[in-house]
Amino acid sequence: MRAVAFGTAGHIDHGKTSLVKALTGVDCDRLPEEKRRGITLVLGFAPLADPKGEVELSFIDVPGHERLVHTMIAGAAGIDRALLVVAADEGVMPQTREHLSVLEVLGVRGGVVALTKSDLVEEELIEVRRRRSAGAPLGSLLWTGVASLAILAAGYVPLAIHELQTGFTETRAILDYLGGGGRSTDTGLLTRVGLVGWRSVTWPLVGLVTDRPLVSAVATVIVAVLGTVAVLVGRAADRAAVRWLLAVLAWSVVALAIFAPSLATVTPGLPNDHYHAFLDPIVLAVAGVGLARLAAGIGRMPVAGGRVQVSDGRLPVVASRALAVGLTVVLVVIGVTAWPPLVAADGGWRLVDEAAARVARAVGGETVLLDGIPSFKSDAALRFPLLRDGVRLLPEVPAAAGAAEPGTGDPAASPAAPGRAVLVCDPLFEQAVGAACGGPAEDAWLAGDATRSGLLLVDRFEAGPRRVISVYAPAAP
Ligand SMILES: Nc1nc2c(ncn2[C@@H]2O[C@H](COP(=O)(O)OP(=O)(O)OP(=O)(O)O)[C@@H](O)[C@H]2O)c(=O)[nH]1
Ligand SMILES: [Mg+2]
Repeated sequence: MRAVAFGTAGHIDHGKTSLVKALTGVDCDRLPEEKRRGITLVLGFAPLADPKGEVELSFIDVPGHERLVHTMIAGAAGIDRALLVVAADEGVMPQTREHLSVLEVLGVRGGVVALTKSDLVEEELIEVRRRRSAGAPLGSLLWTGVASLAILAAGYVPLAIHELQTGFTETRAILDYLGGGGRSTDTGLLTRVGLVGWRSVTWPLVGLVTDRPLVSAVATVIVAVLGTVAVLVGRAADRAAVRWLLAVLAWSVVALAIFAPSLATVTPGLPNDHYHAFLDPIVLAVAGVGLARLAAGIGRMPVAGGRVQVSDGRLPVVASRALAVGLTVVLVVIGVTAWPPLVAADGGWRLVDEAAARVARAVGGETVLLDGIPSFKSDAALRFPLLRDGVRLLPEVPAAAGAAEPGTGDPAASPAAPGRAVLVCDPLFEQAVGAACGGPAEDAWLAGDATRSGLLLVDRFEAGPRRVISVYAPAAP
């Protein structure tokens, strides 16, 4: 009877001992320490009886741990053939190569390569087969679609809470906008699709494209690369989900370009429409899947045409992981630098609230004329906190009547003469009267109307950058 000794070889945990056990029924990991750690530490021996009695097969099981290569060499010294074990989910790893070199040096010329753990990549294979068989793809695609929609729906929870709490303000604004036919634009549909698409992709990462066009372009390229990786590489279920998401994104961009033409126009310095903001979770989800695929190492992705392929080098894995980390860092830096400041540049609510409290103290319980560039920005910003503090204000002068000229809140024309007057002076006001805030502009305002001649300054302070508030009271009779 011929005797043939097979020696296992292969990277740690690739399933050498499990395979020998499956073939012979013998568990070569006998030591308690081997059981506890789940790895082979010493050589194992397992005979396999040939039913025909022609060949006497035996297996020598070796450890795969890199520090135990000397044990592997000792085991391989007496073998006739190699049983090279490669796990399908990991592919060729350092000890796979090392053990092969040892076998070569020892002159072992023949053997068997066993691909183990194929069940771990079966999901992809099943998916590929499903796609090839008629009928089945619909069900799998539907499930993927339902799962994708559920994930997306989670992204809209904050918006839903906002809408429920505010009586659906955003929804109503959109309906009003659509009801009014949208604001027309001269830009052609194709250009609009491009611009709306660009705005939609970069908005969650960079903010408004016109604020930082170059950074927006970088972010767009990164998202495009990640989207491509997400569509082309990786698990079939992921790829189906990403295609769904991209279809929703593309359809929404076209719909927005048609029904919300104003999105193609950005007016710097003025508030802009962001009807595309509901697409943010989709953009982030697609980029996230792309990053995940890169981080998993596209170099060892096993699926190609339904056959398992094993990458033979570590470099692609390392390189794609490095790329994933690099792109994540760039996106995080772009995103973080695009965050708006916690407090607006003009001091925000906190400052205007403090100013209102100070004005309220200065005017006492008197009725107040609040003036500035009428119905525009600065005085409007102070109007709300003053009303909130219980200060009685004379009615606002309609914008159309007073837009051309400052100081049109004429006390004489008002239903009741003001006990006090408050003037908000800002750059726009300076421009209108042609004098500087903090004295000259306010004096011009006083001199501009005879009814103000009796007013005396009782308080003046700076309420934020380039905003001076003056409080006047009538001179004592
Ligand atoms: N899912 C799956 N797990 C497997 C397969 N083969 C082995 N395993 C598991 O992989 C782990 C490692 O298996 P081992 O047989 O101990 O691997 P080894 O190559 O002998 O490991 P070392 O001797 O330490 O180098 C165990 O938890 C096994 O249950 C397989 O085909 N599929
Ligand atoms: Mg083992």
